[in-house]
Amino acid sequence: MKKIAAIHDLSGYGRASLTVAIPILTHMGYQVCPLPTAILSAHSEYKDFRSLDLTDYMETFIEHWKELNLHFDAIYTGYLASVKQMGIVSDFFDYFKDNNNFILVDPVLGDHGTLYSSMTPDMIEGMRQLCSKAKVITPNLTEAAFLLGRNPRKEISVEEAVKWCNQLSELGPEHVIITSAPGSNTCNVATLAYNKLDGRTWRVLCDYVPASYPGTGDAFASVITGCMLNGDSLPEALDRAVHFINMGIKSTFGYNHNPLDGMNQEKVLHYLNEPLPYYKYELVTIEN
Ligand code: PXL
Repeated sequence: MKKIAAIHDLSGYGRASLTVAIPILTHMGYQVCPLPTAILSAHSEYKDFRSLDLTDYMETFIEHWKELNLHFDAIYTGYLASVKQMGIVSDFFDYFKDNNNFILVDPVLGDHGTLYSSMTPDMIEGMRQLCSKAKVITPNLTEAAFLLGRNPRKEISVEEAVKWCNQLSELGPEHVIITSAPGSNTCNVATLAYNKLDGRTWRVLCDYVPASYPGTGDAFASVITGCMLNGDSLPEALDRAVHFINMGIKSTFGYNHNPLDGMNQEKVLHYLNEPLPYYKYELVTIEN
């Protein structure tokens, strides 16, 4: 069975990080091996959350994994709790990366134009370093801006968002996927994916829903990880991940629950193993 090292926090309440990644990747048929970075009472968008930083324990856990001589088919990282932790993860990449596996970095830093409360500016640089070692990165538009040292404006053109994908690939990754990118009009949003190997950029448009659920970025990156491991092409992976998030959001939006609790992914996990009803991906061509 294919194994995935999943380096994220464990948030007790609110669907995010490991509580999102484990069910998705398990449902897709992979063995998930969690390396927790922190334990939180609830994810950090809840007021007064409590957090236990596991930086000092990660090294000894990793030491044990080295003694066990483990091999992972994918290494998938998300929320990290400190700059020191980013250094530990970077060393983890160096040790466990080989010719047969890949690294996906979801550079969890912020959303909606701002950094998450637990993130500091030096963590942006740490995340940049990790992105340089990844094959795939999945920032949202806010994170893309921070990684590029830009102002995280909401109003950017499609052309500019495509340019950001290209610029982020210069950090190192082969595939750059930007979520919450501008759509073709105000009624939809785009997810963009740039493949540095062939210079093509793909886009999947999706209806805009006036709701925001934390943890959807984690769900998205988890599906991409699973699809890549399955040998899907970049636009196929993009299509499946967008479809899954779209169904998850629609299965949640009709209820009156606290949006911070995240999307009801439990209701839509079965879509992960069903053929896609349609392909929505399109090639993006930008006139010079
Ligand atoms: O969904 C990203 C994420 C992951 N982990 C923690 C978070 C968040 C976003 O708020 O707080 C702890």
